[in-house]
Amino acid sequence: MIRKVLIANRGEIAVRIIAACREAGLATVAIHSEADREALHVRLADESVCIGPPYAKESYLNITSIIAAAEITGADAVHPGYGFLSENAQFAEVVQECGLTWIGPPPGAIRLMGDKATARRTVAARGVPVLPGSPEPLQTREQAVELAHSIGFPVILKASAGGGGKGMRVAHDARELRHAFDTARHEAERAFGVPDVYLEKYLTQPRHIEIQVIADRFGKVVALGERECSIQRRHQKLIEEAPSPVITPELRKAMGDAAAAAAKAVGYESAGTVEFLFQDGQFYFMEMNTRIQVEHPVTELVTGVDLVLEQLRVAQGERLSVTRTPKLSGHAMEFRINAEDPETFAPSPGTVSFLALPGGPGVRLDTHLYRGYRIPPYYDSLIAKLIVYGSDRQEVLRRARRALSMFVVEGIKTTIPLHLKILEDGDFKAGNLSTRFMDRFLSSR
Ligand code: MV4
Repeated sequence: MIRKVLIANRGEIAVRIIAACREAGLATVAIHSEADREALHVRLADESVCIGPPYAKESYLNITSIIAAAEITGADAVHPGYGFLSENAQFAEVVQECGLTWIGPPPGAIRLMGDKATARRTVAARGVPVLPGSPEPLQTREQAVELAHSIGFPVILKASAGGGGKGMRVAHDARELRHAFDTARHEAERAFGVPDVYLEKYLTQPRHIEIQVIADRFGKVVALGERECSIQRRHQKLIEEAPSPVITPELRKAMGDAAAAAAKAVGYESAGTVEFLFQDGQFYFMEMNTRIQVEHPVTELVTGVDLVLEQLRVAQGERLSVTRTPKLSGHAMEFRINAEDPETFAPSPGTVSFLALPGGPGVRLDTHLYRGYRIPPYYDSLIAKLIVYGSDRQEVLRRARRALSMFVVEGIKTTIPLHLKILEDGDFKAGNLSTRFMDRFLSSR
């Protein structure tokens, strides 16, 4: 049994994990950098350990220091949150080798899904739809050109070791593809140390729709419906919602079955997300995220399942508390609020001099902000997630306008005004979304 959980993260997700631990009756250990001494997760945890200097490389990514903190405090489990070391298979292995419980998927599943070409091949072998493309990384330019001619342009090259949009190149003809092949390999080598790239048919106007799954070590995998995540800028999501305005019960069932098959193919355990591209009524596997995600609250609100509590249960060898896909109820939308200039997206660290938080019917706020908090410049700029719930999408939009307009943060710039403008957009209001939405929205300002 777990008694004390070390949270290998910071910010709002560290606070969210402390909340689940407290509900489960587990003690908590916060780790923090020198820049995070005054952080809320440090204040709220039962104990805390400073693990190093401000730069993440020397603190939140420092495996040796984190393991030492677990040993010093007698923690018996580690929750990695998202980002940082959450999808580092080696960290998961070290945690387990030190006799600690890893609150996450098996290292082997992390490693396999981390190699995007292998992930694609593995799930395709279990009948999960993938776009036409290369099962193995491509060895030569001419191999790429030949394949592209057989599946038809446009095509996209993706780094096998990549994900989240890094090292991608689109080509509309053979000449572009030859050039893209060299630059994509070069970029992949530089970013990930591995030059391997694979090729897929390119979809021009897809939606990004993902399925939340949760799995226990008895081989039970439950799909918890979809999240529509098409509102993104530079591969950073801004708004997510559930259910998707375009997913029918039949599609939800088919996507849930496909996501569960993908999870089973790698012996998955814990919470995970299977990402799909969706266009013209068809869905295609894109990649699997082997972590709890930023947008998990959207699913919690429409399913009633506490995903972090489920992670704690299954990590202790217990069975899932949900045994089948629940009926989705109502509608939820998450607005990611960043400490950034809403026009230029330049980071805006600094001290929060005044703070008024929204509440009321249908509002959940996941945040580590407090009045007087100094937002450090070293980490990502997410400062709050406003998650709005209602009986249908229209009610959520009304509640979102109300809650965003009653959210006052002074001393720094935030993206709250940007969200209020998106809420006025005709396509957004109508649910006409695609991964192209933000390009169009920003260029028409
Ligand atoms: C694609 C695609 C179109 N066709 N693959 C972006 C992140 C990475 N995981 C894969 N991505 C894409 N893959 C094919 N075959 C378009 C994207 C894409 C995208 C996907 C989801 C959300 C936003 C996006 C923005 C640009 C491109």
